[in-house]
Amino acid sequence: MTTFPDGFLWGAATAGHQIEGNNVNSDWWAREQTMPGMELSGDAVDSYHRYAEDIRLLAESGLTSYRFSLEWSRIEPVRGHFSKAELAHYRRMIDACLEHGVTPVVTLQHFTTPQWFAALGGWDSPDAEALFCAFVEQACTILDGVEWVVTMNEPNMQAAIMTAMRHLAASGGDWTSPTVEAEGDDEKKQQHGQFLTYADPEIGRMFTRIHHAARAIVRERTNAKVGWTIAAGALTAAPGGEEKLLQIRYGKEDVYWEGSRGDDFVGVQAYSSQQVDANGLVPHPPHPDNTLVGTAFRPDSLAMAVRHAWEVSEHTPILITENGIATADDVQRIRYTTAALEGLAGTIADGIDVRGYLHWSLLDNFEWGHWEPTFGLISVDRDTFARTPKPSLAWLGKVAARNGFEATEFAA
Ligand code: IFM
Repeated sequence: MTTFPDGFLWGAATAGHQIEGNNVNSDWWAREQTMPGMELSGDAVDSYHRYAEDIRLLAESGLTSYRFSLEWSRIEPVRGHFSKAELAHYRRMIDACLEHGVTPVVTLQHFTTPQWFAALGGWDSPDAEALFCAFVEQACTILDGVEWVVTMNEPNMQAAIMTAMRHLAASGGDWTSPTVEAEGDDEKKQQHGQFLTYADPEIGRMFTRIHHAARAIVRERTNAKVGWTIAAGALTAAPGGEEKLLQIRYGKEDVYWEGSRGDDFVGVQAYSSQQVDANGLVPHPPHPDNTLVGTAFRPDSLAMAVRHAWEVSEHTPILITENGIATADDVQRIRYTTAALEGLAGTIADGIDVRGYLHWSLLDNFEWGHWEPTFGLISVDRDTFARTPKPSLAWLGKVAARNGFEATEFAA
């Protein structure tokens, strides 16, 4: 039997723009309308209205934690105008969790920003820190009883997008989804492989400053543990790629793991592993087990990421805030998660302080420009919004209820 520490959180994660629908004031909404090749978020899966059902399904499965995000562009649709009604909406979500005995993990910013913020230059604006902090102060007014707060989701992915957008603007290239690998010939794949290869470490230092300012506000005004969540690439060096690995990983990750030193926890988000050679990231070679976002089936990436985060963050406690697989095959999802959890148990046995595991995602949702990659434990009919739990939800709920599992019991 593989077991986990007492009080270990077991849950699932989502993000506002990917599930709520009609976030018409967000920068992503605007981008979807104009970027070629992007599908629209539209009504998404209408979780804005159906959150109570979503939280109930999560709780009934046996899971004990729900990570969701506040949508800044709903709360502050116009600069300086904070909507009390929208704040009350998110407070109702927190209350729905607490009523079901579910521990809410609240993300203050998950990729999207208000359009007015983007128009000022977004995170590049000299006012970015003050503007985000003003929002964080308002958010803190609804966080009573919340134990876990994430200031920002994957600032390192946001930095990689910002770096790529600067290069695209300079070269007049095409945008593709940040999380879905390009299809087609090797040259196109190679270009996409390089698309989000680099993140300027200066952007990482800017995000760290803003994160620390937000962290101070959350600490002053709430009793929550506070941290941020980082996209972990579980990168390894191909022969000859050792130096390039260090260079790429610093801007894409390590500057952020360093920035989490002194936090109450750091969120680790891992899905796959990738090699770096002397030229940069090596695109995932074609394989029948590749996921619907084109990445390799690498459940071992979770343990690799945890070990790296633990070392570079200088032993900051870890919460797995995302891990999962884009697949239409739910048996494959269970197989992947079983292996990922076995690896995670190994890191705990080695003394790493891991506090919980939140699967990505509770619901099939809008994968930033694409609907085909399904990461959910629950599928959703996008016409009726009817929810259908997949076997993986009951499976993970049972793992949660027993705080462990027999590997052979579940692996198909
Ligand atoms: O859907 C995303 C999420 O918003 C951030 N982390 C990775 C997920 C899967 O690509």
